Amino acid sequence: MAATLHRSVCPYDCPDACGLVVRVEDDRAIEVTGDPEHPFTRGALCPKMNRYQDTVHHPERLTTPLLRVGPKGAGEFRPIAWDEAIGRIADRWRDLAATRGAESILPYSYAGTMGLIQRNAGHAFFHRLGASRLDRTICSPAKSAGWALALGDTPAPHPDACRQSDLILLWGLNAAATNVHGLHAVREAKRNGAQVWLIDTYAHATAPLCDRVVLVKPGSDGALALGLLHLLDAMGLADETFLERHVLGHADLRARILPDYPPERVAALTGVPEATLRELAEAYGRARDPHVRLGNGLSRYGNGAMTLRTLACLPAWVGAYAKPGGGAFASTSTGGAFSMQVVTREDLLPGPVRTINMNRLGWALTELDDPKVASLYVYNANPAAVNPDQNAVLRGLAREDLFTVVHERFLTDTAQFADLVLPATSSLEHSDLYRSYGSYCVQRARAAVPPVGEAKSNLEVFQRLARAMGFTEDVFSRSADELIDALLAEPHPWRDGISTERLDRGLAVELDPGTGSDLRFGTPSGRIEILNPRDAEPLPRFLPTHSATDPHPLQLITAPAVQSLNSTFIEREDLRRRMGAMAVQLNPEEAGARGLRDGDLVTVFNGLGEVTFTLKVTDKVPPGLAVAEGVWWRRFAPGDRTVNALTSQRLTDRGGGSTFYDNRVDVRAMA
Ligand SMILES: Nc1nc2c(c(=O)[nH]1)N[C@H]1C(S)=C(S)[C@@H](COP(=O)(O)OP(=O)(O)OC[C@H]3O[C@@H](n4cnc5c(=O)[nH]c(N)nc54)[C@H](O)[C@@H]3O)O[C@H]1N2
Ligand SMILES: Nc1nc2c(c(=O)[nH]1)N[C@H]1C(S)=C(S)[C@@H](COP(=O)(O)OP(=O)(O)OC[C@H]3O[C@@H](n4cnc5c(=O)[nH]c(N)nc54)[C@H](O)[C@@H]3O)O[C@H]1N2
Ligand code: SF4
Ligand SMILES: [Mo]
Repeated sequence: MAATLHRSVCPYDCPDACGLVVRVEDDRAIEVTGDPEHPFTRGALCPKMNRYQDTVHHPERLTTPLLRVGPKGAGEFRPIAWDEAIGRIADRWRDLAATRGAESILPYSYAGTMGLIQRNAGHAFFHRLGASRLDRTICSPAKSAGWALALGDTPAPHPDACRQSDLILLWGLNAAATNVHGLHAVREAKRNGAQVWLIDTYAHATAPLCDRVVLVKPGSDGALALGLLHLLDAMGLADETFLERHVLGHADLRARILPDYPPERVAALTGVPEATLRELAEAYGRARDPHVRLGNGLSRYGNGAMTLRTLACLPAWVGAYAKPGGGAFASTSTGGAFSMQVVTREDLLPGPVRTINMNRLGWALTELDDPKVASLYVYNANPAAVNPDQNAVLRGLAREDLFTVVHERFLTDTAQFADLVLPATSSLEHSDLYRSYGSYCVQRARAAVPPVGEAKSNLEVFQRLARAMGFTEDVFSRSADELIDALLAEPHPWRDGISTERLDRGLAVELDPGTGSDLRFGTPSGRIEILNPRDAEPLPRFLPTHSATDPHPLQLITAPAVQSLNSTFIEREDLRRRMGAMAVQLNPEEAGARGLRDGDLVTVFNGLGEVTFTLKVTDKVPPGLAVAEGVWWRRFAPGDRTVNALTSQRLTDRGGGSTFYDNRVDVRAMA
């Protein structure tokens, strides 16, 4: 059969949301490349997605429903038919709803796919059922909450705006791993003479691209920002005209907060030498169009929201929000451009039901009562690997009395614990509508290949469950394409000019958030609210992290890896080989002090758990730090735990977010 070409979209939780061109032969994807016509992708993909066909047609794809036949967690299953699987789930849930209340059922999902339909396909069903609700807070709610305290809902600039900048600060962003295509514009600015500084905790894969690398103590960026504001004032580099016109509370910050952040103190708090603080303040204050690009990592601390709120003050101080290439880019809030109610149907809720913060799944499965969680339904997620406090999560999943269903593409660490496993389609096998959080692109995709084996999409499974439960609302019978049409039919000003014809042809279109020269900010006052009168803490100040008082000597940064995306792509042998062993990185000084050598098997430990890693000794990591990149599967780990056995369920100061980087540990030779 002749090959055909299909447009599609990368479904993963990545700000780039790349456009794909898929070559299909005999119902199989045989090549996946970047779409040269996609304005953000511009042709090339990242190393993870270059061979997406190897994920889609992987020999270990799940192809039939599976029923547990061995002890919990042993991974022993036998294939069963879909009708039997759906029947068993519906019977159990009807019984639980009648005897313990539907709140004893907990859905758990996150970002296996970012498509608006398949990602949200379970909401209407669980609302109608009256199950416990899940607060989806694992990624970056503290970043959004902190940012919004100062800037409200001001839209982000176009991601390419920084092309015109002469100074770009990549702040807590390993773009070479997590925002590969965001670097197009940064490289362009560099070619035009811009300086690029990295402000991070270690010199990762993006460091070689930067002119300067400033390493900060984890969780101290808020103090760094206040110290820079202090220095900008001392150097006479504040933009008083902009502050007077567009900012609320700069005088209060000056009078009440900034005197506490002289360079000597900030150097001690952040670990950044005074001379570097001055150089950075000078470079930032004198730049024509200074631009800050913010990652999410620095918000994953007990003080994360406050850190982001404090960082938002910097561009205000020098009037950068008014400069064409200046300002700051945190993320695009494109989700607001769609009336998701069409899909999620909150109106189907039977009344108030409890909400469980997903970061506290370990607690919810082991301690929460009244009612106890009796059934867990996991889709689009791998909590046994990605959730904090892995030991608590595994204890919960191991409960013999917990009825667990996992809808997955692979037999993940979570699926190993299921009573029933359901096979899921990959993005090439179903329709969806995608939006990006790193650009303003929107794109529609239709299935390019038939489902692998008996795999079904999230939407199809929830519709089958709805039928089995007797739910008859129309949302439970509309196809993905009908729901996409319904989403696009609801008007929104950002979509006014967009061409549905282009969307129908599978091409990316860009939303227009109306970020023009109008300097009205999306806050109640229309100004940047350095002083936010509605918050319990009206002014930014530096707050300590959760782990500040933990006596373990090393801060553990559980950073993203270049070759994987959370626990996705670990299925791929080629990528695992490129990643090498599951490693923890230490500075030579810290390794030497413990008598450890590169390549040793070591135990990293704290009050929550112990994890075996291969040691990598490198001066890219400063003393006082341990870095573990990537979220591995237990199957490929040297011990039986992975990195999240060392991270805690504590939440951020605002937004109920995860605190994946706010941990302290020590390292010893493996006994
Ligand atoms: N290759 C790859 N791509 C990914 C992912 C992945 O795992 N791998 N994950 C995807 C997901 S889910 C998301 S949310 C996005 C973004 O994923 P994020 O995990 O938010 O990654 P980054 O935004 O690059 O930010 C991580 C960086 O923050 C730094 N950092 C940590 N603490 C601090 C601090 O206190 N101060 C400073 N200055 N820096 C700090 C870390 O050292 C690291 O370099 O990327 C997505 N893309
Ligand atoms: N240590 C540490 N832990 C972290 C992070 C970190 O930086 N460090 N990052 C955190 C962040 S930012 C995030 S966002 C979370 C992400 O956590 P998750 O959203 O759980 O992400 P993944 O690990 O990618 O797991 C997604 C799963 O969904 C499955 N899947 C894909 N498509 C579909 C589909 O269409 N249907 C169904 N049913 N399943 C599908 C995939 O096979 C995969 O196993 O992890 C967090 N965990
Ligand atoms: S850069 Fe991100 S969106 Fe693009 S192909 Fe890679 S994972 Fe997908
Ligand atoms: Mo994330």
